Amino acid sequence: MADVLVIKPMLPSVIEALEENFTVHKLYEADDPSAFLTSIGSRVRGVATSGHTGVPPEIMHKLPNLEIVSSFGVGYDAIDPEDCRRRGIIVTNTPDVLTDAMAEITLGLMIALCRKIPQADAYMRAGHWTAKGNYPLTSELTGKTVGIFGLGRIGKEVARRAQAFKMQVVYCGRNEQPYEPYPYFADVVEMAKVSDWLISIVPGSAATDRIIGRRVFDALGPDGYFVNVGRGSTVDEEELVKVLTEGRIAGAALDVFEDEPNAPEALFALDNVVLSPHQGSATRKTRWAMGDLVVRNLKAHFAGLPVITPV
Ligand code: A2R
Repeated sequence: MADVLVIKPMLPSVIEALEENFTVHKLYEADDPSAFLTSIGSRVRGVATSGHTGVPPEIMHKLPNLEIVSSFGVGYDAIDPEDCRRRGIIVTNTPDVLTDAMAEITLGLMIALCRKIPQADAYMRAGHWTAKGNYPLTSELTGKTVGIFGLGRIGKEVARRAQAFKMQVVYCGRNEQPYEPYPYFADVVEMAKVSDWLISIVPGSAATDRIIGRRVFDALGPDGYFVNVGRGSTVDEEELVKVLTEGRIAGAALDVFEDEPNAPEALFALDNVVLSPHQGSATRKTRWAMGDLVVRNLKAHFAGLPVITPV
């Protein structure tokens, strides 16, 4: 059985399946991780990790015989695939299996934000409905234009669901996708100008770092809503807090933050914000499927087969 290193705790279903198929080394259980790596590092041929944790350099350089990094999640911000390629290490992630759950939470956040579902719930629980009367009127999605920044696997499923809600879809990305039916914008600021809603679902990378900032929010305007289900790093959070506080955009729904699990505290006091603790893919079904794919990629590789979902 091949030796596989697990860097941080993973779902019990993943650990069980790994233990059935490999000799598993749990770095997170070691009292002295450095000494542990020195003793077993040269035997390790596979790593199971997450896109957030990756394989930090101090661990990587103790794994001279590493062949594959199997990462949990579609984003792999903490892994440099080019560097791995140069070292002859295969990297895999878990795309597709989380696409529906991600699209579901995106539409859920949009409805929660414009219909003020969390606030109305709190209003009723506080007894205000009987004491003060009806909750103030809200806005709706129907007929609005949604600009999708990153029309990838998840973006396309968001587009499909937005159309079911009778919204117009436009999109922005590095490349026009001529077989997609939606109008294309090469520039996110230009797209924001025509959008009532801007959804960010691009990966975190040097190219997308804080790409959504003042110019985008100004283009979105005081009636525009912003939703981030991609990566916190894509947004200038300081500017976001500012435009929300000053009412320069109508509201924001955020599932991702730059410094998770921390979020700018100023957001907690704002009424025009819906917050979600990075739970886009966090359903039992989807997380199980993601974990299963982590294991299946390792099994395929060590059986001499092509991996299922290479990065
Ligand atoms: O640019 P394109 O045509 O390759 O479109 C990709 C777009 N994208 C970007 N758009 C603008 N500027 C960039 N620098 C840039 N980099 C990438 O994001 C593509 O349409 C989309 C990503 O789609 P997929 O690779 O299919 O990823 P998926 O499964 O939709 O997940 C997106 C992200 C993950 O990377 C995590 O950060 C998060 O959702 O969970």
